[in-house]
Amino acid sequence: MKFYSFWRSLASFRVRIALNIKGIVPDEVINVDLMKGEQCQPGYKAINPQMLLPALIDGDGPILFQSVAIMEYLEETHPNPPILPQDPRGRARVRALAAINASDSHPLMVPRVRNFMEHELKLDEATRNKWIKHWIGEGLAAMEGHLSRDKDTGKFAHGDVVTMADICVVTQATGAGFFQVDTSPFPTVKRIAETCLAIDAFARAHPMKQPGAPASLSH
Ligand SMILES: N[C@@H](CCC(=O)N[C@@H](CS)C(=O)NCC(=O)O)C(=O)O
Repeated sequence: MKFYSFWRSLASFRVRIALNIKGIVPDEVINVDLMKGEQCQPGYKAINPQMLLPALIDGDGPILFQSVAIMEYLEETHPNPPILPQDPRGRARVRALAAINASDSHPLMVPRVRNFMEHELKLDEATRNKWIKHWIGEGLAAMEGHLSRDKDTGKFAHGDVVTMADICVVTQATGAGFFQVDTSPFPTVKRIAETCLAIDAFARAHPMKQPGAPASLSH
């Protein structure tokens, strides 16, 4: 198994957590430096034409791409321990909570969007940061709205067992930390993220624990 990843990539973080929960250790982790634009080089474009991380090659391939599809693949090929509940309503809720981060909030702050704002739209740094913080905040508020009112919320996002929803709560909260968005107005999200990050499978997957990560982050 080959895993294409980068320390700062939150989509890769999602997959790293899922791999750790399931006890899967890729044979090779290939670093694609997003800050140097390596995702756009022909070598990686040949792997993933969308030029986004992560990508996973299991056996002979073909490549797996899109973090949620990869997590679902891992769930189907390595069902234990599960990261989705068994009942259809529960599965729908977990997938929907995950989508707030993976489909709606995180895609608005990735490098290609930030680069377009900077180089094509000529937006200054303050305006770009306003955009990013706004959409992170919207994602946090949406998660908090559901998690704080739903009776299905427990120790974790869905009951007392870790699911894909928790993975995405953690990457949402971590993204907020990257861009100095205060999570204290979102106490349920904050509590669940902190509970998860105390678990080894989450803690080991953290961006700041990956090879190449700086000692601290300025933004
Ligand atoms: N929906 C995709 C998002 C992938 C994505 O945007 N990855 C970012 C890093 S977290 C990336 O590779 N960005 C490169 C770029 O924007 O140029 C997924 O969940 O896998």
